[in-house]
Amino acid sequence: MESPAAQHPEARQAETQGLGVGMVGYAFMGAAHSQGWRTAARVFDLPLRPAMAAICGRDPDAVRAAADKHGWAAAETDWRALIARDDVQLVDVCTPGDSHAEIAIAALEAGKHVLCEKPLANSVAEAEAMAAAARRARARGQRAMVGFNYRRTPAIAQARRMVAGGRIGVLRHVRVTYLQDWIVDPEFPLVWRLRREQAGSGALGDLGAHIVDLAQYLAGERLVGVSALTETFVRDRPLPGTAGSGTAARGPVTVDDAALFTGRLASGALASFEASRFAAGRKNSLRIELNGDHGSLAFDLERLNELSFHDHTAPAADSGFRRILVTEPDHPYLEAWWPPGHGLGYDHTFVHQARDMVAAIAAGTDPEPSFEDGLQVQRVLAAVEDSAEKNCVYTPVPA
Ligand code: SOE
Repeated sequence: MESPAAQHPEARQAETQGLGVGMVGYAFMGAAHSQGWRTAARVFDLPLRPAMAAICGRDPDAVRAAADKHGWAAAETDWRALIARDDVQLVDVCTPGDSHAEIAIAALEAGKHVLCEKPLANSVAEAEAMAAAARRARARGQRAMVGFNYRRTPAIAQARRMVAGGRIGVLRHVRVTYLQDWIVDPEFPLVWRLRREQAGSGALGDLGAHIVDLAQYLAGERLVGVSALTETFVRDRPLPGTAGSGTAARGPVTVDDAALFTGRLASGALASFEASRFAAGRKNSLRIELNGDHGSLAFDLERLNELSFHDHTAPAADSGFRRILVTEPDHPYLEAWWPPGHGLGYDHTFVHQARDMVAAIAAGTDPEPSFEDGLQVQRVLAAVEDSAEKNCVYTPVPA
């Protein structure tokens, strides 16, 4: 189904050269990833030019509209047909978690590179199968990456540089919260994110997966065990389409609304995590702080162009947290953007994600986070659920 978007420059590239991208899914994440594919080669000098070959979704009219809106050359209604296209070399999986494994494995087996939205899967077993497929594909020169986009925030990448460069010394604490409030209202409908069979888990997989990945990425080490509490505050909700009708049929919420857990990192540093969709007033509040024996670093997604840094080796009289404005050309990703002081936003993380994936494919290197990294996060999430079932019993994370 060719669309009017065939007139777009991205579409013309799809016919000629570059790296043909096919995307499955066109909701929030599909739109965000589209921004990434559309913009990456217009900002960064890429060794391969992503060409937005085709987008896929089940509803023919809706997917056609999405193709036109986001600049995809063609629309497909069957993901198998998308994978089979000769002009698609990379498949980007932006569907709910229950189809990640099937689509990603089929794409890898068909010889395609794969970018898959987080969390990698809905279970450890699925994530293991995906990581095994990625290992087999790697031997054939294919690449696979998980979409933990927040790693691509320049300030987060700068914080990682500083931790790796020893600026905070020996790590003692990581403290992370990721808070939203979109289901505080008990009459908010039972959307797919609130059903275990589709989403795998609730705030834990959706928000907790991000902060587990970020904590481990920034620390440069993995969690070895966790103690957790989870809760579902509103246990049934109106079925979608019936909300507000007065006679709404209701169904059970089968995922957690909030997850609270502590963890031990391999070095002995301690970590704490809170993921909730019930933090009234917090729309998309992701905060992280790391404390080491030489200093501390703090990040707040609502001020995403900044880092707070305390140098504990400086004389006490003039030390304290200071603001680093992460907009300099030698900060990560910023060499290609605006002059200092002109900040970036949420959507840029998807541009950087596309850039990094394309660069790894062109260089023949392994992009990060890999499917192995996604599997390990899945193991942490499973350990959190096990621990919560046992009312916070310390639960090791399998290596
Ligand atoms: C919904 O809670 C959501 O869209 C997550 O799924 C995303 O990963 C996060 O970036 C924003 O919130």
